[in-house]
Amino acid sequence: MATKTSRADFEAVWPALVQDLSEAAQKYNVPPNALEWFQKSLNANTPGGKLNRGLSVPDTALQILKRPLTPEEQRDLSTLGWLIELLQAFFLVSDDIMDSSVTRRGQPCWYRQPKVGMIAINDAFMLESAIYLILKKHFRSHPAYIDFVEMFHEVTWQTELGQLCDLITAPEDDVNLNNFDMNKYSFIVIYKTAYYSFYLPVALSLMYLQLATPNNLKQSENILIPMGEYFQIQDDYLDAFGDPSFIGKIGTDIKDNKCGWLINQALLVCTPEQRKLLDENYGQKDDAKEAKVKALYNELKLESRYEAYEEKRVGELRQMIGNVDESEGLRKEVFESFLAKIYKRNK
Ligand code: GPP
Ligand code: MG
Ligand code: MG
Ligand code: MG
Repeated sequence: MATKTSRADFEAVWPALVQDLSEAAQKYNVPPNALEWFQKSLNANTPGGKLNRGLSVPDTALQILKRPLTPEEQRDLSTLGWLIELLQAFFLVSDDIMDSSVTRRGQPCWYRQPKVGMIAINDAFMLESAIYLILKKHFRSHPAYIDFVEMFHEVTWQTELGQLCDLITAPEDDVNLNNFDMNKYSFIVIYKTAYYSFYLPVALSLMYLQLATPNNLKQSENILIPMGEYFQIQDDYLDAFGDPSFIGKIGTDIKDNKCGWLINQALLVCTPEQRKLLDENYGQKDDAKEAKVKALYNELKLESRYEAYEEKRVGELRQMIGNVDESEGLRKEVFESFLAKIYKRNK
């Protein structure tokens, strides 16, 4: 039996969702050029990524049910997966403006594409609205309908809290590395990334299957939040050490004065002279200064520090997964398959 949803099966669900959303706009006789704009934004910003979050919704159900999904389950769970991809699209379009990013998924960021500019802000809001339009259309009579709605609202709120801390810890014109520490860092990444990327897919799948008991949700959270923290540490590592042509985006964390994993690790091990170099070069929109910070990251052997962190965290996660209580229908394989998707990732 297949234990993974194929990308093609998952992608096959998308065009019908674009159609549903188009109908939701046509209901108000929206002018054709606005409908076209909306469709273009949906298609440019939602598919095209790794789709890990979206695929995890049907994948989680496959691991739990241990049988192939019925066509209805396949469609519904993929639809819920696409709603996470819409949430992600809403976040990324906004995040790229806030981070002054240049590329995303190998293309110019949406706000930098011809004729888009700050219309991207409204496009981001519409990507968010799309979630609730689809939920209502497809799940209004599902017993978990209100749980789905509340879950999307809560996770959005959590992500916004994390993003707020990410942004105010990185003021553009006031570089002060004393403001960074690993506790602040953990809060930022757990809230801005782990809830929506890791906890949300499993929670939605459990709710859909009517298996979202307090014990199953709590156990999932206890494993998926540290796993999501590890995932964002990988993102921070790749921001400086990844290959932009492979990860599809150019790193901005050093120039943006971000409280990221690498700078926090550097601060823990640097000498006073190295600290001076960081104070003078971090957080400025200057290629040469960015290069000096990267050179110091190499000198401090942050790459091997990262590899050591990865092995330690993965060991801890495997231990937690080994202790999962399966008596209420949850399965260790749900978490094993998540971990397998991200372990040693380079994109
Ligand atoms: C990833 O941070 C976090 C997000 C994309 C959440 C954004 C939240 C909002 C409420 C808009 P990142 O900036 O490191 O991601 P990337 O490296 O992909 O730009
Ligand atoms: Mg960003
Ligand atoms: Mg960001
Ligand atoms: Mg990043």
